[in-house]
Amino acid sequence: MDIKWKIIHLNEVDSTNEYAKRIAADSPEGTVVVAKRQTAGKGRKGRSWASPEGGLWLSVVFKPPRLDPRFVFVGALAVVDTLVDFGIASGIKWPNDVWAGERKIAGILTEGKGNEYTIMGIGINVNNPIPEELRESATSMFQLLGREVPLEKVLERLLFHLSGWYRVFLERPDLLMAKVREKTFILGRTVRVIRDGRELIGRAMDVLDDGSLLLDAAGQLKRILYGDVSLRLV
Ligand code: BTX
Repeated sequence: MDIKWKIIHLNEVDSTNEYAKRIAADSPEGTVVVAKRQTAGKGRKGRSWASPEGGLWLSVVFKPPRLDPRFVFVGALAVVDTLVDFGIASGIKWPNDVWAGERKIAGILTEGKGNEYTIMGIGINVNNPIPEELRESATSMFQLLGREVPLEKVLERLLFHLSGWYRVFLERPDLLMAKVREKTFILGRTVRVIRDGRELIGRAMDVLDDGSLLLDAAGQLKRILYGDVSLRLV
C-alpha cells in the first residue's frame, strides 16, 4: 500500500495545517499542502512557528482508521530518516520535536477531527534564516551542513519515509514504538514537565507502548500523556 501523493504548492498561507483542515473532508489521503512561507505558522498550545522562506512547511491529510496519539511519531521518525539521508544525525525530543546537535531542527503538529481525518503538519528548518530570538535553541540543515539543500529533494525523501512509517504504524505499531524508543534522546536525562500549570521534574525513563512517557520523579513513577504537557531539558 503506497500512498499516492497529491501535492498542492502555495506561495504563502496562514498555516498549512489550517489550509489542510479546510480541504480535508473533500481531499483524499495523501493530499499534501506545501507553502513557501506561513504568516501564522503554529506549534502546539497556541505557540507560533517561525516559517520564513527557505524552510519546508507542509501538512499532509491522512485518514487513519483510528485516532491514536502515537501517530505523531510517524512524522518524527520520517524526519529523522530524512535528515540521515542528508548526513545529519538527530533524535526525537518526546513527543513532537526533532533535535540535531542539541537544537530544534523540526517540529510536528498533528490535528484530527474525530475519525474523519488527521492532519500531520511538519516544519523543517532547511535553508531558512533562524530568527534572532531562537538562535540559542534552533538550528537548520543549512547551519549544520554549511550549504543549501534543494527543498524539493528534502520533500521527496520526507514523503518516501512518511509512507514507510505510516505503513509500520498501521501494521506493526510495536515496531514503530521500538524505533521511537531508540531515537528518543531524552531517555535517562532529567526533564521538567509542565502539566496543567504544574511543574514536575524527573528522569525520563521510557516511552511506553501507548506513546506516553514514563518519568521517575523522586522515586515516584509517573506516566505522562502526550498532549497536555510541555517538556524542557534540565
Ligand atoms: P511546539 O509547540 O513544540 O514548538 C513551538 C516552539 O518552538 C515555539 O514556541 C518556539 O520556541 C520554537 N520555534 C518556533 N519556530 C521555530 C523554528 N522554525 N525552529 C525551531 N524552533 C522554533 C512544534 O510545536 C510543531 C511545529 C509544527 C510546524 C509545522 S510547519 C507546517 C505546519 N503548519 C503549521 O502551522 N504548523 C505545522
